[in-house]
Order: sequence, then structure tokens, then C-alpha cells
Amino acid sequence: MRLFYAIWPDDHTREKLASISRNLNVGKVIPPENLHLTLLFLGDIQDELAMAILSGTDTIQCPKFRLKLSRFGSFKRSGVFWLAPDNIPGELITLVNNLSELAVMNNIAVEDRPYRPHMTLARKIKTQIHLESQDFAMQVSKFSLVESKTLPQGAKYSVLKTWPLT
Ligand code: 2AM
Repeated sequence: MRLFYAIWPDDHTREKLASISRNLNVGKVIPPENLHLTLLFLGDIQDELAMAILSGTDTIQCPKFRLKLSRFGSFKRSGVFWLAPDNIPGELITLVNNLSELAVMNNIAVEDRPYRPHMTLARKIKTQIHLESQDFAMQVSKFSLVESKTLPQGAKYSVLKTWPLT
């Protein structure tokens, strides 16, 4: 199964985020139920290894933090339009580093590119979009392991397990 760790917004936060993406009229807009911020992409993982990852994650203890998403931008090559934090909290980096270490201990190859936290709002944008920056603050007190399936109608994400931050 194709797995990734993410900050999975609660319904209230998701609704506020959806009010931003709903007004976008570009490319393929991400449906509200799919909005998330990836912490670490694990890729295709066998069931047995997924079990090891699930129990390994139980041992991770990281502090909660406040995340302010404020900057719109795009990855030009992939046509991804995103909302990202201007300042990356140290706690976010600590969490991602802990998850990466767990993945590496389980022989999962992780990206060696620097982590660029972003929430994808739309894909396949064709032209540049200019939006005023906007402050969107959220309290991050949990994170999730999510399964991604590619269906004909688009990506389908299922949260497998959620852990609290301390
Ligand atoms: P994206 O939104 O920038 O495309 C589920 O696919 C999540 O994992 C998405 O948030 C996606 O980021 C991220 N993702 C998908 N493939 C990836 C890869 N090969 N490396 C890193 N992140 C990936």
C-alpha cells in the first residue's frame, strides 16, 4: 500500500481551508476532504513492513505546535499550487526527522531533498497565480499515517492511524 504521514486537518480547519481552495478556478482543485500537509512520503510498503511502521510510530513523542500557513506559491515543473508556512516551526522539523529516522531504520528509502512543507491546493495549473498572502493558523496536536489509492475519479485517502503530539 502507498503510505505517507500527514497533518490531517480536523473538520473545522478543513472547512476553513476549503474556503480558500473553493475560490480557485485553476487546474485540478483538491477536494476539501483531501486537503493535508504531507510530513513524509513512504511510498509502496508491504503489509508486514506497514505493521512495523505502525508500532514504531507508537514510540514517537514530539511536542504540539502552532502552524501558520500564509504564503501561496507553486512548484512550476509539476504544476502544483500550494499554501505554505513562511516560518517553519522547529517542532515540525523535529517531527519529520523522527519519522524519517523510523523509516530509515525500517529500510525505507526517504527523499534526500530538503523538506518543503506545503499544502497542495491545486494540481496541473497552467499559468502563474498571484494571490495575496493570507494568514491561516492551525494548532497541530496530532499526525496521521494515510493510505493513498489512485482511483479513476482521483486520489482517495484513508487515515490508517492518528497519534497525538505531546
Ligand atoms: P504533493 O501534494 O506535493 O503532490 C500523497 O500523494 C501526498 O504525498 C501528497 O501530498 C504528495 O505531495 C506527497 N507525495 C506524493 N508522491 C511523493 C513523492 N514521490 N515524494 C514526496 N512526496 C510525495
